[in-house]
Amino acid sequence: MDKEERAFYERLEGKGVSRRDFMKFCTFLTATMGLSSSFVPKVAEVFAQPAQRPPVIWLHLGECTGCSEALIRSMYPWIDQLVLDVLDVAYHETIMAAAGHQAEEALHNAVEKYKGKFICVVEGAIATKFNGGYGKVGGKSFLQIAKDICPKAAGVICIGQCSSYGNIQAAKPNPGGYKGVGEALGIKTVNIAGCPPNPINFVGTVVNYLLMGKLPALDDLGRPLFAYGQTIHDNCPRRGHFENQEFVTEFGSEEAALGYCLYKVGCRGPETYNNCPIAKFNDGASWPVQAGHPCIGCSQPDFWDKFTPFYQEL
Ligand code: FSX
Ligand code: SF4
Ligand code: F3S
Repeated sequence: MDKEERAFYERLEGKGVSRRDFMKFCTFLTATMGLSSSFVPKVAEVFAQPAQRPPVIWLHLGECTGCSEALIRSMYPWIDQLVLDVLDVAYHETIMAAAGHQAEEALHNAVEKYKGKFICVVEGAIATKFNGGYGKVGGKSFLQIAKDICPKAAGVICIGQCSSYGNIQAAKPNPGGYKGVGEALGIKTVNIAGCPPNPINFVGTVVNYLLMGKLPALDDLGRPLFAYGQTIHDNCPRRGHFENQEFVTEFGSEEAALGYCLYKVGCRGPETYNNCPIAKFNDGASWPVQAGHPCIGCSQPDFWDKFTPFYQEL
């Protein structure tokens, strides 16, 4: 183990994370990324000895900051440390100390310094009507901010449903003309869909980039296939209960066994692409259907307009 690696493990230990916990996390991440277990040491290396730390500028537009919260708080409590180890976050309104004019200046300086090289991570949708008047930061519309900054990035990763497809801001009647970043600017973005998205899918996308030197393969909605290649229903543990004789016996009748599946109370799992049943949330604690709530389809574009009223059979 070299000096850098040793220092990394010491830092983790300082946070109460053993090398074993870390390797467990890397195994889970590697599997989520759809890679064979032989990649685990390489994935660990990306964190322990990052060969490159791409500069990141993280924008907050029309949203609730739940995506950042999901990433830096609720998962493995030390994931923020890992993310900050592999990314060189030059600007992030939630975690930086600067505010007001100082923050504006920091953003401007970071964009100039890393022009053409930084990854722009965007949280939040963009108001497009009335010159972008429905959403501003520091007197500048989201639209103007995104137009100024996104084209100067090496790539744009939309974290969450809002930046990916507009989400609730874009739900009818959408007076501000809110749109996702790709649509508002007419550019290609990587979309980490979901409200909130699973942090592991963001981390997996970044690690894929650092490991393979390219972004992961995407579906036609810009979502990484390793995470959004199958439906919720494809991997749901509640599936098949009414087809499985053991469960039918346990529940008393085919109908009762079917009731265990949440389809009749509006589950959108059959039409929703995401890896929630496998990746789960909060360190593998649970996910909506496990907690007894139907999937509402939060990683599908326009799910507010398309899937409401919730709790009605598809
Ligand atoms: Fe949206 Fe993220 Fe939902 Fe909230 O920033 S995906 S409203 S969890 O926070 O953008
Ligand atoms: Fe499919 Fe939803 Fe039923 Fe699970 S609960 S089997 S995702 S319909
Ligand atoms: Fe969203 Fe459905 Fe997963 S509501 S969090 S995609 S189970």
